[in-house]
Amino acid sequence: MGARRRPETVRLTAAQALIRFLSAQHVERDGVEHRFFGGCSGIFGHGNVAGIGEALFESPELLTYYQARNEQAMVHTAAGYARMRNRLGALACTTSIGPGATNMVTGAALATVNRLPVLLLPGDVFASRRPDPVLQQLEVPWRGDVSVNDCLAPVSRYFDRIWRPEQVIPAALGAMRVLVNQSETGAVTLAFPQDVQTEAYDYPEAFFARRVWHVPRPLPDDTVLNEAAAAIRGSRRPLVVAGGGTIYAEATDVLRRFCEQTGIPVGETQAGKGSLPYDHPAALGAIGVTGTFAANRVAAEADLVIGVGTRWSDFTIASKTAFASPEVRFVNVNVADFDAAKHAGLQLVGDARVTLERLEEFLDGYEVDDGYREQAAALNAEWDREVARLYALDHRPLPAQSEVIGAVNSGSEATDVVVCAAGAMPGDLHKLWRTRDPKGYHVEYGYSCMGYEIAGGLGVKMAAPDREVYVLVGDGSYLMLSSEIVTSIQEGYKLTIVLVDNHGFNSIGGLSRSLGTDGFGTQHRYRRNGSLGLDSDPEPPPHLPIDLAANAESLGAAVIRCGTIEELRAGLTEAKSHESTVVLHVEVDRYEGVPSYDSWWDVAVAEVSEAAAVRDARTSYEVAREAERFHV
Ligand SMILES: Cc1ncc(C[n+]2csc(CCOP(=O)(O)OP(=O)(O)O)c2C)c(N)n1
Ligand SMILES: [Mg+2]
Repeated sequence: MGARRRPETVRLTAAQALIRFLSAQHVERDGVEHRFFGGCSGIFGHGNVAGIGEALFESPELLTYYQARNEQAMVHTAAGYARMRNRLGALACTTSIGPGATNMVTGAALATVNRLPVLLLPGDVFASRRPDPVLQQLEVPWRGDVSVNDCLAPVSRYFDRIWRPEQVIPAALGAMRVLVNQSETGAVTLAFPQDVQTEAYDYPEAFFARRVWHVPRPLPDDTVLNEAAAAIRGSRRPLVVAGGGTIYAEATDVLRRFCEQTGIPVGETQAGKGSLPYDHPAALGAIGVTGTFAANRVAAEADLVIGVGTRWSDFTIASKTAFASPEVRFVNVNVADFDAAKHAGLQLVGDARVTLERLEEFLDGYEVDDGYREQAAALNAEWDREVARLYALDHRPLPAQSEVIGAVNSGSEATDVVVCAAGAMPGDLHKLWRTRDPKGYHVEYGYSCMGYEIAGGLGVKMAAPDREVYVLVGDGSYLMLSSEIVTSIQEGYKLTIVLVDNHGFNSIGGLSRSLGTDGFGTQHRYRRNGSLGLDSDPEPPPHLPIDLAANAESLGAAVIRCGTIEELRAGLTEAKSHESTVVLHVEVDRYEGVPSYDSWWDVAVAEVSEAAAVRDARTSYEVAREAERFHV
């Protein structure tokens, strides 16, 4: 008997092994290979400084380390990066134990809700339990194997805890499987006890070999494609609703051809905006609660809805009131069967690009009637006149937010990117932004997380350094999380941040007024006589002395204070000549909002109240709710 050959091994700490493995991962789609990890962001503490920190320090050529300022922000940056890379790239995020780790929970939820790959590596308490309770350890009297990192499990698509150094191998492979899987992807968490990070093991060399993960383009089978084609042929008013999956699958050219060939018009979700250029005759623009009258009118009469890569959020479907025709049916093209099955749809489980291509073949010779095609083109033109009107309101003394959007849109190039997430701005952008490039619109509205804007914008810029990135951020979101301005300056990733100041939470203020609670708790005002001020106060308390422009300046950004839209236009031109992050501060009139168009959103109103305005709102609510339905 010959001697058994032992595999080549290399002795590394568990942290060194993980970093080495991550640096060797690649993805390939359509024959094009990309390195998967663009780096590792982190904030060090005792839970990772000597483990993962040492590994990154020792071998900086493996993964570039980015020094974040806040762990939540760091995960937002990773999500922005992954979205801009169409989910074919990701960042790893390392934290200490305890607060550093739990700060990532919000970012993880955002990534998972938006189906974006991020790899989270929170440090964890000692596996040995010797020093328990270590600084920041949560002790649970009835269970010894709990740590705060368990909070990350429900918001992750894959969770593991690396109890032993050799366990890096299955944990890392399991993490990659989920990260690159287009239907499963989201936050992936590998909790990493601080002692295990530093322990050595003889890892097989093969584990570190260059590895290429193929990203397939799955197709539904012909039976169901046939059925879908028959449903489309049998419909009179079909409508495509394009979601984020259209863009991630790089299906926008095929969608365009599909619409031109069939004449089927397209409404866009927040994540799907940019699927068609705004001036395409089949483009009805935004659909749903924050939709255009063009899309919402067509939706109301649609008899067949073809969802492409959409998760059908309440905003898209106007809380199940958008599609009012009693006979409306759904065909859902989605890489995830979970989403394809929604609204009792016919499930075309597959990649958006190849599925639309195949569907085109099945629909050979089919076209909607001319009248329907012409109606869409007329609505497109009519809507654009509404956009032009709102861009040029010339509201005084303070401009309207719609004018700010107009100034940024006309002052930017087609391939530049606008980034936003929460407040009144996302809805206004959804309606009004003239998108000219599939990657030009980046509004995070799956989680609509205040604080995503600047941090997410940094991720966008890291993924696409050749594009200018315009971050539109409200004063509320800015106050919540603006720390990554510092990181953008450190790394030379320039952001052009338009800080839209209306002294408070305008969006929620408007919602509050409409529901009878008078803007309660939504303005930045002093407390006077026990009150923080209501919208109807004839003499409200003074505004708080917040100077966000000075704040941005103190973080190292170049700041341009813009008193008027003309100054904003000039400022945007000036900002182009800056090498580093610029903040343009502009105040807007909080009461000059963009209307909503033929839509409704279900926000529950108190059933009993002392306030007459609330009782009125409840009465209207009960009437409106009548239209809300299940699609079965
Ligand atoms: C983290 C987080 N907390 C709370 C909310 C609820 N919320 C949505 S918009 C908003 C106010 C945002 O204020 P600002 O950024 O100034 O934008 P504006 O509403 O004034 O347009 C709030 C509190 C949220 N979306 N995210
Ligand atoms: Mg505000």
